[in-house]
Amino acid sequence: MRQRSAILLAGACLAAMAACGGGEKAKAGGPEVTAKDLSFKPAKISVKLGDQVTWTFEDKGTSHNVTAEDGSFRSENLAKGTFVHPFDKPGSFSYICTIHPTQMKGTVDVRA
Ligand SMILES: [Cu+2]
Repeated sequence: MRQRSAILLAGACLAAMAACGGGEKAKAGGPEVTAKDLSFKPAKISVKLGDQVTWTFEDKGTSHNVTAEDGSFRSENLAKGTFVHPFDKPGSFSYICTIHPTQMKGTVDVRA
């Protein structure tokens, strides 16, 4: 029964792309960073003031997080899914994954 429900749900998503995929599609075009293979890709991005950055977690079996070195933003530990943070102050914001602090570092440069 459980499997059948999942198939029905998948069917419903296909039938209503706007409902299931709309959120991600709406963010398309915004800056994106992928957490994968124990790294952030790209490790350094430049965005415009007011942009929302979307981090997508794609490391199978390994959770990561996004933690600003100045404490201004922090995600949960995530093995999949996304974390979105809007940048409304100009500057250079360094962040790490606190689970893998030596391998996983990134920077968001916010231009006014
Ligand atoms: Cu990590």
